[in-house]
Amino acid sequence: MKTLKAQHLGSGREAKHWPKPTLPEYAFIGRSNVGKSSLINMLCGVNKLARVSNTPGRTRNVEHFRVEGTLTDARPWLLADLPGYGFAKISKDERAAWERMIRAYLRGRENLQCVFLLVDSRLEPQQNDLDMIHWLGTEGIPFVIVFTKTDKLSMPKVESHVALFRRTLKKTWKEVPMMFLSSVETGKGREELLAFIAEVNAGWGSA
Ligand SMILES: Nc1nc2c(ncn2[C@@H]2O[C@H](COP(=O)(O)OP(=O)(O)O)[C@@H](O)[C@H]2O)c(=O)[nH]1
Ligand SMILES: [Mg+2]
Repeated sequence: MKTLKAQHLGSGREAKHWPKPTLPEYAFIGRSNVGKSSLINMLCGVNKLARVSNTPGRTRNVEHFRVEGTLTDARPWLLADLPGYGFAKISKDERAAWERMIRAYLRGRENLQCVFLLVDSRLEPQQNDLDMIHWLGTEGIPFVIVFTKTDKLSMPKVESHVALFRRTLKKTWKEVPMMFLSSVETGKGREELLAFIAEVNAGWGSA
């Protein structure tokens, strides 16, 4: 697997902690434990870039990474690992602080090109994922959906969950976002996601 040069830039809850918005950026979001950190490591081909944890609810900051290029070109880009939602064991205050931070980040980050919303391919559509999609759609923030952990069930089951997800979104939205399938066990989705990033990066600065 080709490794991409990547480095952790920093971590923080406020704009002053985040790197200058001078490169195209992609944010990874989803329920705790859905596989955000794992997917980030898989995309970069680096084992311990983002911390993978069996204890959900660990990351509380926006973690920024700089990646040198994709599989097909050398343009650098930024990646943001956002704290997960849907973690039951947090207080109301913590949840409110989380919402404020995520919303401020997603609304205000000027170099944000696309949000990768990760959902667990084993589950039927979850309300908190649908709520997040609804919010992103209402705000007009570009996003795609990545179904994670596809190695954990048969392909027909994955496909039926994806189809159900699509039907659920179609009830509310005319257009359904792009969808990707991924597995960090098999590397599924890596090429497609990096090709997508490369394509968006190519348009950066030309608008
Ligand atoms: N089998 C399998 N396990 C995965 C996959 N992605 C993540 N995991 C596991 O799911 C757990 C949570 O992963 P993590 O990346 O920390 O999730 P995060 O909380 O969203 O950052 C870890 O035990 C990972 O090893 C996948 O594609 N396949
Ligand atoms: Mg994580």
